[in-house]
Amino acid sequence: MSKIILITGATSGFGRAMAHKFANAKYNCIITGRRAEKLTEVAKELTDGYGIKVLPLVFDVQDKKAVFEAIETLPNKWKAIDVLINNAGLALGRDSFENASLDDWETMIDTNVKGLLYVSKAVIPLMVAHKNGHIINLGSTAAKQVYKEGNIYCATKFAVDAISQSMRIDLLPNKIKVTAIHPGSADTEFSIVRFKGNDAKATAVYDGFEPLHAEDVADIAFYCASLPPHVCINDLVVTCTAQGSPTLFYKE
Ligand code: NDP
Ligand code: 8X3
Repeated sequence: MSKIILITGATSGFGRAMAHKFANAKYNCIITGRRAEKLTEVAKELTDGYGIKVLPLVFDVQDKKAVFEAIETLPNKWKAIDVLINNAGLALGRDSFENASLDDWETMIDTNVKGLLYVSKAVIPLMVAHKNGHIINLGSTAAKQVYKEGNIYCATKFAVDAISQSMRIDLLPNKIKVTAIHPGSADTEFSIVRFKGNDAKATAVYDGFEPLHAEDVADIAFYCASLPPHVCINDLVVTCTAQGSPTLFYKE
């Protein structure tokens, strides 16, 4: 029987690449995001490319009611979710504490922390019912070390790290694996979103070195999800070879 994966934030970047990677291995995919048009595009790529079943769900992870409605009304055949990837997330702005926008901070907290909690709380009962499941949370190198003007983005990712650790402990009796993947700099739509559409600023982030690509992180997520039932990668930090710490890059 085909496995089922639910990936939040599958309209671009890591989420989209992960959907392709798992679909290629014949997982049926529940993909989510706010941009309906992009989600339809990804759904078509997956059904055309891999002949699997796809269920696109448009919702904002910040909207508690919408999250629970979407998961609670899943058709029965989609309820046995094997893998949940809590990937939807964002950084907004790169400003010092006194200048940063409170609205940006609230959006990051509501998306990266509360959104991840809503989706997890909605999906976990389905996994508990089957005594099977794997939750993969996207942290960041920013979850391990704060950097200048990273303030609340870093704080939300530190929270993802802590939440992943406690989820793993609490879910042990239910045989649910929990893995946190912490990537360094990767050339997705992340920087365009962070710098609010400023192309020059976003591109400059990756000047002089080869960052991680979405497919690299998708390969790692797939590896984590493919290990035998008795093996769980708890915490995985991955950077491109040119990155030595959240702020240290060897640029040529
Ligand atoms: P992208 O901007 O390419 O993708 C982000 C995805 O999240 C999109 O599909 C977006 O979909 C979705 N998303 C954002 N906000 C919401 C929301 N409120 N509700 C639902 N979906 C949402 O960035 P990445 O692929 O790089 O980022 C994925 C994750 O990886 C994030 O958690 C990010 O913090 C983390 N990360 C990224 C790194 C990087 O350098 N790129 C490094 C380390 C971690 P839509 O806009 O359609 O809603
Ligand atoms: C994204 C990577 O370095 O911008 O989490 O924080 S970084």
